[in-house]
Amino acid sequence: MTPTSGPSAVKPALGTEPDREHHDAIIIGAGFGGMGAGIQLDRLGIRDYVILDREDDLGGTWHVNHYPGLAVDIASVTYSYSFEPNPYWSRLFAPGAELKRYAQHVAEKYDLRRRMRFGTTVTGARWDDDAHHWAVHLAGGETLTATYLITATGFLSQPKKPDIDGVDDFAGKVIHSADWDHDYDLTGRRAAVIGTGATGVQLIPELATRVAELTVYQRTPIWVVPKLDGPIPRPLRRLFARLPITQRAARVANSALLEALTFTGVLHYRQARLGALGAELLARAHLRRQVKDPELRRKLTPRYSFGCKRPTFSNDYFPTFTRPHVHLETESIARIEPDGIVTADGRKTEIDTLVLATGFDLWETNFPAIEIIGREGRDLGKWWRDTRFQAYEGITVPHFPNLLSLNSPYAYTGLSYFWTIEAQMRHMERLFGELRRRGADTFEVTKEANDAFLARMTDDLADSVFYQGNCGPARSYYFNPHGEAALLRPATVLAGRREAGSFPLDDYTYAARHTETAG
Ligand code: NA7
Repeated sequence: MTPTSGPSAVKPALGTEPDREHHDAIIIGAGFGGMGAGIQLDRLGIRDYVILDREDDLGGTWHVNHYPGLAVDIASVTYSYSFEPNPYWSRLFAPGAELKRYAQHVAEKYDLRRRMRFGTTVTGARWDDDAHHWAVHLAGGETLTATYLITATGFLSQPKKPDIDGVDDFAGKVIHSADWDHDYDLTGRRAAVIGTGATGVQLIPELATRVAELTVYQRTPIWVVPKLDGPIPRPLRRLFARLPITQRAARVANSALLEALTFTGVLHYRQARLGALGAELLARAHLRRQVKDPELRRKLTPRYSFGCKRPTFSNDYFPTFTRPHVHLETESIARIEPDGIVTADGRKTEIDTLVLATGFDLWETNFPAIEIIGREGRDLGKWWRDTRFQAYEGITVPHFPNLLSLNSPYAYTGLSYFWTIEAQMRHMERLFGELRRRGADTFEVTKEANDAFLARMTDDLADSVFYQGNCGPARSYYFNPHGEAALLRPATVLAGRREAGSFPLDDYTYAARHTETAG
C-alpha cells in the first residue's frame, strides 16, 4: 500500500506508461456508498483517490431520482451515516430533496467534492498483473490507473424500460421515474403509469392530484403497510442538535424495530413465520380500512408472502384508487400504440402521457455495472453468470485483486443501506490495516474463503421467506436469473458488522509489487 499525505497526485505507477494518470484508488460512483468509501480511505491515510461519476453531480440515487412524492422509505434517523447524524430532518421519513442536501453536506464536510469528477462514464476496468494495478477505461478513450478499484455503482441505478411491444412508438410524452421532467405540465393530462413498486406507491398519489385521468397498469400488487410519518417538531430537532444522544437513542429504537421485522419476517421465516403473517395481516387491515369495494381490494391484494419483495409504506396509495378519475388496470398489456395502451382483452385506453415506474435492471446489467476483467482474463460478469453470483463478505472476489465491489451479491445487510455501507467501511479498515502491517500493497480473497462464505450464505438462506414462503408470484428483484435470492445477506446487522471487523485475515493473500508474500 502506498498511503500518501498530499492531495491527489498524478504520478506513474510501476510498469505503466508515464502519461497515464495514476491514483492510489479510484472509486466509481459518487453516491452514499462511494462517499463512505472515500471517507474511509481518508481515515486510512490514503488520500490520493478520485471519485468518478457519470452524472453531473453527487448523490447517486438521490441525485437521479426527483420524481413527485419521492421520500425515503426507511425512517431518516436510521437512513443516514451513524457518524454523521442530521438533526434537521423535517419529517420522520424525509423527502428526497433533503437526502440530496444531506449528501452535499457530507461531501463538503469530509472534503470529498474536490476528489469528484462528474460526467465521467467508466466503460470498463482491467487488472494488470505485472504492474499490480487497475487500468480504468473512460468513455472518450482516456485510461486512468489505480492500485485499488472500488466500485460503488449502486444496486438500483440502471433504469429499466419495459420490453412491451410498441413502447418506442408512443407519440405522447414518456417519462421514466428516474429521469423526471419537471418542466412538463401534467395538468389536465390523460396519463398512464406502468409499475406499482415502491416508486409507483409514492408517485401515483401525487400524479392523481395533477392529471385529469390516470390509469395504473399493475402486473403484481404490492404489500403496503401504514406509514408512521409526520413532521418532526422544531423543539425536537433542536434537542437532537443540542443533545445528539437523544437522536442516537431514537436511531437505536427504530433500527431495532426494523431488525426484528427483517429477522422474523424475512430471514427466519421457517421458525418465526408468525412475524411475517402479522405484517401481512397489518397490510390487509390497512387495505380494508382504506378501500371499501371488495373487487378493488381483491385486485390490490398480493398473492405472495410478505417479505418476498421489499415492503412499502404509504397512507395515501390505496385511497387514490377510490378517486373517480383513477383506474386500476390489471389486465396485462398487449402493446402500446402511438396514442394509447391496448390490453390483452383488446381494450384500448387513449393517453397522452406515459409514466414508466418500471424500476431498474438489477441482475441483467448491474452485476457488475461495467466490464471488469481480473487476473488471467476472468470476466466478472461472465463468471458470475456461468457459475453463481457470489462475493466474499459481499465485497471481494477471487481472481480480482485489489477490487472492492460494494454492490455485490450478499452485500445488502438489513433494511437501511447505510448499515451495508458502514459494514463495508469496517471491512476496508481491517483489510487495509493488515496490508499496512505486512508492508504489502495487493490483496486477493482466497477461493476457499469465498467458497465457504457462499456455502454459508446458501445454508442460512434456507430458512428465509425466499425459500420457505410463497415467492413465485412476487417477481421480486431479490431473485437472480438462476432463481437464487442472492441479494440480501442472511444475517443481522450486528452480526454483519461484527464479521466485518473480525473476518479471518488468512482469508486473503497479500503481496507487494513484484514480491509475493505468504497468505
Ligand atoms: P420495482 O420495485 O422493481 O418495481 C417496478 C414495477 O414496474 C413493478 O411493479 C413491476 O411489475 C413493473 N414492471 C416492470 N416491467 C414491467 C412490464 N414490462 N410490464 C408491466 N409492469 C412492469 O422498482 P421501483 O422503482 O418501484 O422501486 C425500486 C426500489 O426503490 C425499491 O425497492 C425501494 O428500495 C426504493 P412486477 O412486479 O415485475 O410484476
